[in-house]
Amino acid sequence: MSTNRTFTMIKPDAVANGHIGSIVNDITKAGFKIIALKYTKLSAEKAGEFYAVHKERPFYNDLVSFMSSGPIVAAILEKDNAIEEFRNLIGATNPAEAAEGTIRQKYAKSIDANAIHGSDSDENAQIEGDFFFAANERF
Ligand code: 3AN
Repeated sequence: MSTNRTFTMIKPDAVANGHIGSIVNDITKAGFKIIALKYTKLSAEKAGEFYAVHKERPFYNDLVSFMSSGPIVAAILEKDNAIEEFRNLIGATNPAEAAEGTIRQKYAKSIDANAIHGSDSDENAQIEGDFFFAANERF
C-alpha cells in the first residue's frame, strides 16, 4: 500500500464561498501533486456511505446532509508522508483550534462546515480515493 498518497474533498461550504481556486493553490504550493481531480456532488446516500465510520456519532445526520448540500471537489494527492503533511496543511478539525495559515483557519467557519477533508490513514486514503476515482482517472 502506498504511503505517499492522501485523499481530499473541498467541502460544500468552501465551494459555495468561492474558495476552490485558493485552496487548490495552497495545496499545490505545499508540494502536493494532483493525481486525480473531480468536481461533483454527493447524494445523501453516497455521503452516508462515505461517512459510514461515523454512523454512531451524534453529528452523523447533520454531516451527511451538509456533505450532500452542494458540489464538492474530490482529489487524490501525492507527496512524501502525505497523510501527516496534508493534515498539517489543513489544520485541526475545529477551525477555531486550527493553526495560523492552515486551510481550515483561513477558509472554514465551524466544526461541521470545516472547508476540507483529509484522510486519517493510508488505508482510508486508499478506500476514499477508490470511492471517487476509477483507474483511468488517475494520472
Ligand atoms: P477530520 O475531518 O479532521 O478527520 P473527523 O474524521 O473526526 O475529522 O470527522 C469527520 C467530519 O465530521 C469532520 N470533517 C467534520 O465535518 C465532522 N465533525 C467532526 N466532529 C464534529 C463535531 N463535534 N460536530 C460536528 N461535526 C463534526
